[in-house]
Amino acid sequence: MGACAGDSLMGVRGDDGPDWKKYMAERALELGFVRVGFAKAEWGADLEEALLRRERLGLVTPFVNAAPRQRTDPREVWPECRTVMVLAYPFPLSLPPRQGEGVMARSAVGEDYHTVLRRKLAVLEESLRAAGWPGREIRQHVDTGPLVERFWAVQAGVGWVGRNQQLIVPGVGSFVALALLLLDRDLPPNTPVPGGCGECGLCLEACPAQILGQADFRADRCLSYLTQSKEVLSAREASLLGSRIFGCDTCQEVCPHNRLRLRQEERLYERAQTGRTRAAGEQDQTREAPRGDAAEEAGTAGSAVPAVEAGGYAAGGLGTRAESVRDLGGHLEPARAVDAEGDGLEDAGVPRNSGRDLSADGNVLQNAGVLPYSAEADLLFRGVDLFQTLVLTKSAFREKFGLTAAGWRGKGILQRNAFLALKNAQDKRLEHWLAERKKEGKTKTTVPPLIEAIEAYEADNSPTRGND
Ligand code: B12
Ligand code: SF4
Ligand code: SF4
Repeated sequence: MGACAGDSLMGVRGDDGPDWKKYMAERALELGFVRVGFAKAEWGADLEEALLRRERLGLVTPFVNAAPRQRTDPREVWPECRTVMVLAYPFPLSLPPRQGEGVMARSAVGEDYHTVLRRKLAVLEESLRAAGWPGREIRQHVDTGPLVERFWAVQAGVGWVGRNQQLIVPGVGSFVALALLLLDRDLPPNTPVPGGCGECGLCLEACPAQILGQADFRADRCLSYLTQSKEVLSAREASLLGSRIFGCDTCQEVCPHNRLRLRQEERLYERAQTGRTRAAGEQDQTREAPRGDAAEEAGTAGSAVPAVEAGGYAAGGLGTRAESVRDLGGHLEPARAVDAEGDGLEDAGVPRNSGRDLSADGNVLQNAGVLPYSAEADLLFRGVDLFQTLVLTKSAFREKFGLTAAGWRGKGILQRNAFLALKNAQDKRLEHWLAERKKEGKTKTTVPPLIEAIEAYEADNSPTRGND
């Protein structure tokens, strides 16, 4: 570790100013982060070896292009860096998709988490400056930078990595986004936290792509990747996508460490329904029924069905539609940690979180009790209408997805996924759309090249990928 101004480690109240770690952690918690930790900015040689192996095996997705050395050493990214502060921020609570809807992952609903985190990190930085932080510069790293964030999160004691590959924050779960702050001052590092999956293998069973539990994670077969990849999918991959429009949450939804969070979502759903009932009165307790075969099978096509019945969890999920909680007439309190007895969390080996918790070394703080929504907030939905997504216009795309994390690959990919989801559901709206297109001639209906590529592939009937 190189020398820096005030060479000794900071962090103890005294001449160096406040206890910086405590100060930063407290500010971060006020901003809604659930856990923070600190790691020494030094080369992760073993991680580099693991990345090189992935390169040799051809397992690196095109979403990552920095060299392994740069991905594993913060000083390669910024030579002045001495400490990596790692912060975990929970994805907002959201309501489940209805039957027949397309499914968005939790990381893709609401305001893009990159924007949210950068804004919060800027506030944190300002607060540090105001308190007299002696560093010259602070750099943010949110997802798109070269560093392997989960590795730093483990080093900093923010969580541990589960069999589903996710960073699991003790007492909080894995539905969190990670952010790094690169600091040019030494601070006492935290140590990795104990954790582990034990005998559990729920995600291994649940993963539709069956890629978990193997020596090397096949990111190119992960459905999250496939929803974002513009390559032509094989018939098997296309069918595995099911109704996913962006991302995949399946291996996290079955994880016992996320039970608390999922319970909070259920409560939100129940309260939203109660609020809706109160606001709308007896006659208006309905939402428009989902269309398509699933609805027909349920005998509900074309009629209004009670919202609670029309809801229900589908695999994966995120949402983009927003309705005000106030419009629903219900008062939603900020979510609190579920603490009713007999909820089975401890039986499942999940540590109970007491809310605010200073760890034994006094440095890693966490705040699992409050998730980021309030009575004033908008409700977020993970379901999207498949047909509307298929025929998305540029302006509708900008309005619905432009500010979410699902927008970065453009509208064509969402349309392609909606096309596949309608096909997978054998939804009659797709048949009708295809027939209309044929009648009009292809030129009259604008079809994204990604859908044309599927049609060409099917016409060809020659698999371009070798995993069928
Ligand atoms: C590329 C990428 C993807 C790709 C490939 C993912 C992959 N597993 O390789 C795809 C598109 C598939 C993807 C999907 C998702 N992603 Co992504 N992704 C990234 C990105 C940009 C790089 C990941 C990467 O470097 N992969 C290479 C492997 C080797 O690294 P890794 O899996 O991230 O981390 C491993 C090492 O750290 C290792 N490890 C830990 N300690 C140690 C110690 C040693 C010595 C060694 C050798 C290894 C080691 O354990 C980890 C798991 O194997 C990161 C952001 C970033 N800059 O890091 C986000 C990131 C990992 N993704 C994230 C999210 C939320 C997702 C999804 C959940 C989104 C969704 N709902 O669909 C899925 C989950 C899929 C899955 N099961 O992993 C979050 C993870 C949050 C969390 N709680 O873990 C991140 C951190 C983004 C963020 N800033 O929040 N993602
Ligand atoms: S995100 Fe989906 S496809 Fe990828 S590992 Fe998890 S369950 Fe499997
Ligand atoms: S589902 Fe079970 S095996 Fe998978 S990450 Fe969670 S605890 Fe581990």
